[in-house]
Amino acid sequence: MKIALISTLTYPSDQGLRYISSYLRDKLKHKTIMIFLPIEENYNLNYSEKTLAQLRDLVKDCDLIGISAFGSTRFRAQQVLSFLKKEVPKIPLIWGGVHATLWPEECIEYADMVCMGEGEEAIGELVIKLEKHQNYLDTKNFVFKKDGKIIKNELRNLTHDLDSLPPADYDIENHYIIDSSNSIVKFKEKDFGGQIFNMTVRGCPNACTYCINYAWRSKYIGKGKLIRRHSVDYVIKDLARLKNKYRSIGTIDMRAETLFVMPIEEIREFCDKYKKQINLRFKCLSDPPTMDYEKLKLFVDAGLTDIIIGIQAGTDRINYEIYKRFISTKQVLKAAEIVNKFKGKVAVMYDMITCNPYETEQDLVDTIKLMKKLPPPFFLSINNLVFFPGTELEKRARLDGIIKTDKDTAADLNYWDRWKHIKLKKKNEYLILIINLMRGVATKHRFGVMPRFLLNILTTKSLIKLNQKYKLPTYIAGNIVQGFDFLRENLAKKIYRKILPPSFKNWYDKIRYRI
Ligand code: B12
Ligand code: SF4
Repeated sequence: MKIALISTLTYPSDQGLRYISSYLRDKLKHKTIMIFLPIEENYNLNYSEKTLAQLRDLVKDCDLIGISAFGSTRFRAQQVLSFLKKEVPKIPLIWGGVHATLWPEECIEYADMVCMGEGEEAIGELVIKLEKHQNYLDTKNFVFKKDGKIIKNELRNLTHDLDSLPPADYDIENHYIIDSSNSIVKFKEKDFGGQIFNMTVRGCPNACTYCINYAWRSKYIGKGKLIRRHSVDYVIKDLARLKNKYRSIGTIDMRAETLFVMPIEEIREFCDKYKKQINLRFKCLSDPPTMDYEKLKLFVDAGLTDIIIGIQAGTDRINYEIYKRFISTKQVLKAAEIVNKFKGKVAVMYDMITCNPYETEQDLVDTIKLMKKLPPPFFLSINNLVFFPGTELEKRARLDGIIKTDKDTAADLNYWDRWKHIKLKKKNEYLILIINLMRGVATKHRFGVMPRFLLNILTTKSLIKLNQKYKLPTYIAGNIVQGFDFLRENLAKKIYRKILPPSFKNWYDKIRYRI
């Protein structure tokens, strides 16, 4: 069979779809083509007619078409599927990925089949049945529509042995990507932007209510261990092959939810082999409870230069009661102390979530206090809450009357359009804008563009009270911020992504969280 796999994500990263491709190609010996369609992060933007026509020409001789989307890019997936349904009606269309897992009932309206959860073995079984013209309507993980009725099958067990899966497909010979003129062209090495993603570990020890992992955990009860790891040799062999094949790769981005769930002995083995055989800088993610001095030391010695740690809410109340994220501010401060011991060697980014209608004025004041306690230097990344459709928190917010229409979820907003998020939530605008303005490098003297002394003045009780009551100054400042965000998204980001060479991106990536 010839199978086309289309990604709607805004980066040509898409580990999940790459794993699907290599499973079909290497294990089942089918031909796959991958088509990456990353356009802007303005999620209201759809693909042009020219792009769709080229897409049709690329896939028209395929036997099966699969597409992947996040909640935010689901409108683009819907557009592609509706178009292909009209243009190539005989080719079955499958929708898979995080959004399809969270909301299969919506997705089946646009596709012939929806794949929920982990996809490799599921699509493998489906393809075998399709090839042999067997009944496929009982294939686990899949949702089908037959005679107007929806058939939703149960989930199969999680793949226990990750090494039984071929490594993610990074062989660009049969890959395509959209270029700056909206044409679909052959994927070139430069499109990696100098870095390659890797998922050494699948699954997360936490289950936050705004995240896919909450749904993942509840759907997969009794179906296998959630946290699974590739063996060290599997990862090293794959990375070594990619390093030799693509000389412009300067960074490995380890995107496991927390790399620190690996046992120390395995980390020792990994770091030893990584230094000898790969020797490229790498980045990873962690959460406060799994942060550990010995493990971090090994990683830093092996080339770790950047780490992202999720703090999310600045108070235990929001983390525990709203996010069901049982990580205390005490644990956060302890992790921060450990990381700070490596300052100068590893840049740390703390991920925070704000703009949450469940936050009170006091929660926000306490969040600012916590951020002031974190030992500098660090990079503060401020994210405004999106209620991704189908997540636990989205369901709760609908029941609580916070989400009245789909627009209220903010899933169609550009992640970085800060003022639009704040205006949409219409609560605590003053304090949330201040937190958003703290984004950037934090030193002893400043938070991003804001000097610490100014922050102290702006967060005095009287100024907070005044500005929470009289909103005009906040709205004026917010509109100025929106102007800057517009320029960054529409000018700076475009130049960075589409024009600058991988060598510049590698260099900038090294310094961006430090300046
Ligand atoms: C790594 C990662 C990233 C990386 C790379 C993304 C990638 N896909 O390669 C980067 C840094 C680029 C990234 C960016 C963002 N991310 Co992210 N990211 C993740 C993370 C931690 C892991 C994804 C992953 O690789 N999983 C492992 C692979 C193997 O699993 P998978 O992708 O789910 O794929 C499997 C199945 O879903 C299925 N499948 C997938 N596609 C298809 C297609 C077909 C046809 C079939 C049959 C099956 C199938 O089979 C795959 C293999 O088993 C997830 C959390 C998570 N656990 O998924 C968040 C997550 C996907 N990210 C999320 C978000 C919000 C973002 C950002 C918007 C955040 C931001 N501030 O920018 C951006 C947006 C990027 C964009 N729009 O393109 C959300 C999405 C929420 C939602 N409901 O849509 C998630 C789920 C985390 C969360 N909060 O819940 N992310
Ligand atoms: S710690 Fe991060 S990846 Fe894990 S469940 Fe929470 S938000 Fe999701």
